[in-house]
Amino acid sequence: MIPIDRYGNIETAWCPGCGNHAILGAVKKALSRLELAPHQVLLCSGIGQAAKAPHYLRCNCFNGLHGRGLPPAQGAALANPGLAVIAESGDGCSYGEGGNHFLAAMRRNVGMTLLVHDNQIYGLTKGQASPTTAQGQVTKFQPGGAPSLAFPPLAVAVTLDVPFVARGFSGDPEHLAGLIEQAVRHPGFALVDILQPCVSFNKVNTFAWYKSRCYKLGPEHDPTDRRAALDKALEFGERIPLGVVYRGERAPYRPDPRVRRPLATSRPDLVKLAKILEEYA
Ligand SMILES: Cc1ncc(C[n+]2csc(CCOP(=O)(O)OP(=O)(O)O)c2C)c(N)n1
Ligand code: SF4
Repeated sequence: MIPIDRYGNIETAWCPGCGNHAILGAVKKALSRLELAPHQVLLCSGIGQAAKAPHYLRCNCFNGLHGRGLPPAQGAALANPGLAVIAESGDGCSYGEGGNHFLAAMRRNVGMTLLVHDNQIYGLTKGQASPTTAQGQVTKFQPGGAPSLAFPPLAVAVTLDVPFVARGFSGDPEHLAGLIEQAVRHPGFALVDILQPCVSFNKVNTFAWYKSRCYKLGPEHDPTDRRAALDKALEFGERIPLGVVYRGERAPYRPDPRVRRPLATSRPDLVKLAKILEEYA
């Protein structure tokens, strides 16, 4: 097992008590158990509190615009199949600003993992409703209640036949680490939606709120049964299931067969490259 210290022990700017701390710990634990050294991992993110996660983990990292973690992640996964590619961001970043990238990535099914820190609020910008905020929930910026229907990420993923769909909770980091491990091992696109209290700006979906509702899926749930998975994916309210909701068989996207070998192992033609660069001199 790779020692956890190899992923660094970097001071964070997150609030004390924020669910992000436990998620970071669970990611490190999963990578360590997967025997992935820091140079074998790429973390991609957009903007937000959750999107700072790659800053706090010693590995390769891409931090781009809000909602834009998935395109470089998919590109890197295709260019270098030897890399474990993880996109990690908030519910706003992944389902709002990056919503269309989320849909496109699920349809395409490149082998990579998406971890969504789902605190049902915009944390970094201090508490506006996010796509997963419940309709009617009062926030600092929506005193009359959030006007739109909450986005159901797991149900959309099951509907689009995403081959690995799971939900974790930052309040159970050991269980979460197991889900992340399975997601990274899975050959296709894997989504883990992670419930995460934002102690500063979401006063409704608190740790106690999640704790009293979350329960673990047991052996009675068959994750290969897509209809049953959709039912579980839609369950969000008085009871919220945690675990692997759906495990499908859809084959991952394969690059164009004319691409003979991954870009990461190709040597550039330096003469051609010099000629191209001359054009810009
Ligand atoms: C295109 C774009 N729209 C809006 C913003 C402003 N903005 C920055 S972070 C953020 C919210 C982040 O929320 P979320 O992704 O849920 O992550 P959290 O901070 O809650 O972890 C917003 C709206 C931006 N940077 N770029
Ligand atoms: S504002 Fe919320 S999401 Fe951001 S660090 Fe603080 S508790 Fe966490």
